[in-house]
Amino acid sequence: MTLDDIYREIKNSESFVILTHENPDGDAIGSSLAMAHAIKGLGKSCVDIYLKDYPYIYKFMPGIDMIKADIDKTNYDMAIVVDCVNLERVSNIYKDLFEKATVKVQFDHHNKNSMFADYNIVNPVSPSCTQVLESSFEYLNIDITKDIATCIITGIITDTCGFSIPETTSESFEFASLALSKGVNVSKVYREAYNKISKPRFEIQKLATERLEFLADGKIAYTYITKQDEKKYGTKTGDLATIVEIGKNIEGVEISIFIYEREKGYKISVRSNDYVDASAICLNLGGGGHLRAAGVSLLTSYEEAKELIIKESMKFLK
Ligand SMILES: [Mn+2]
Repeated sequence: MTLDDIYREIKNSESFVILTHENPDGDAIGSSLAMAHAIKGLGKSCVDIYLKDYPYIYKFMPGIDMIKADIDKTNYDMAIVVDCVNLERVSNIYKDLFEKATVKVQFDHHNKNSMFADYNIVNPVSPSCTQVLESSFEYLNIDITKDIATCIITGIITDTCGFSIPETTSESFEFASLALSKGVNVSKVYREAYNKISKPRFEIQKLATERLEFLADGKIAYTYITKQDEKKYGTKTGDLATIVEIGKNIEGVEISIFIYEREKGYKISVRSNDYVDASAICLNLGGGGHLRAAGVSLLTSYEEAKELIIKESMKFLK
């Protein structure tokens, strides 16, 4: 099987580069670090992880200092990409390292992965990439140390939104138990990687909460954030990510809408709870997505964007 081939290639390689997507989340960083720890555990010393930047909340992760921004070697025996649906997700600065590597490997859990490597370990039903790594390590009899377990559980917790998405599997919970038995402080990881938010993120969430309004008898929750707001609080990429959930979690709300300003125009996030097809709403305006989570970008004025999305959403309410 492919995993045996990868294992043989790892044994035959001396230098390794690990890459993941820009704006990395807990799963991207957890997968990168877990892989680096595993390869080092096999007696390999040249293992580099490159990332321009990562959110400071992941500072607690073992081996986080292995991550560097500046390239100090251009030819690696093996390149391993983790948590990327395609190679475009990897920053342009580092793409060459992948292209130049003798052996190209990837581990991922996204649907429609483009299978861009020589060896592709992709499991679209796995809720996190770290969970794909976990089963791969298990198959290869790679010892899952406390450090590796910390990285793996971080990816599982962040990508399953704290075990709350329906894609969470029994293996996710089983691994939480295993990590605990290996001495990982799972509840601390949960707080650090999932609950903790930066001050700017808190401020922007507070503003969005204050602005939240109910429409259609409380079936629609609506809020927005402008570029100026983001500038005022100094928010970073990703800080707006969960704002749309605020409205979605309120009793009686079927559709939650969040509009935020981009360089050009507006991005609209739509979430639904029980029966509305969020992707259909967005599709009608030129966007798309999933049944309960979708989005669309509009190059209109703010007022027009708001009017369009609300009008479209109304059509889907019972
Ligand atoms: Mn992921």
